[in-house]
Amino acid sequence: MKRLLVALLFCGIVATASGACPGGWYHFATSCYAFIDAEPLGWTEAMFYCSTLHAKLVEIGSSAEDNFLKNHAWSLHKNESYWIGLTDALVEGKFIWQTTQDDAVFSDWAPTEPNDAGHLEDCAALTFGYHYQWNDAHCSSKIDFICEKEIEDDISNPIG
Ligand SMILES: [Ca+2]
Ligand SMILES: [Ca+2]
Repeated sequence: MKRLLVALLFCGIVATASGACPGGWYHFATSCYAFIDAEPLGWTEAMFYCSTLHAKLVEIGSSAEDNFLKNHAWSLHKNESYWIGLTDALVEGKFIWQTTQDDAVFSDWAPTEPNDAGHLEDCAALTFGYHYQWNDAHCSSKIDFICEKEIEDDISNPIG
């Protein structure tokens, strides 16, 4: 039943895609964002899940984008944390965005984070317990996550 609901959700997203963001996605600047809470996943699984939606785990480049995501997380009233596309799995202590491999120029770590607790924390999350500031956590922890994709052009009304 759960799989069916997920399938129906995907159909809904595709069917309503036009101009701005697909149904269930939220618009900010040049991107669309989906807060995925149907099935908490580990960081790598979450990354692949986003790719099936032609998206990526969210990569946060500014305080404005960060604040948009935090405000939206609060508005959901779910007391959940959300994976973002930031990891130091390749080089400990060097956090990079997954798709660009760029250093996190902007960051919003909670005080005392990232702490690589137990030498086992390589994946970053907007963390409810830190008022949605960032924490590094065990990549295998199953939590909710945020997918991001570029806003879609409205092909029915081309301009130039
Ligand atoms: Ca680490
Ligand atoms: Ca940590």
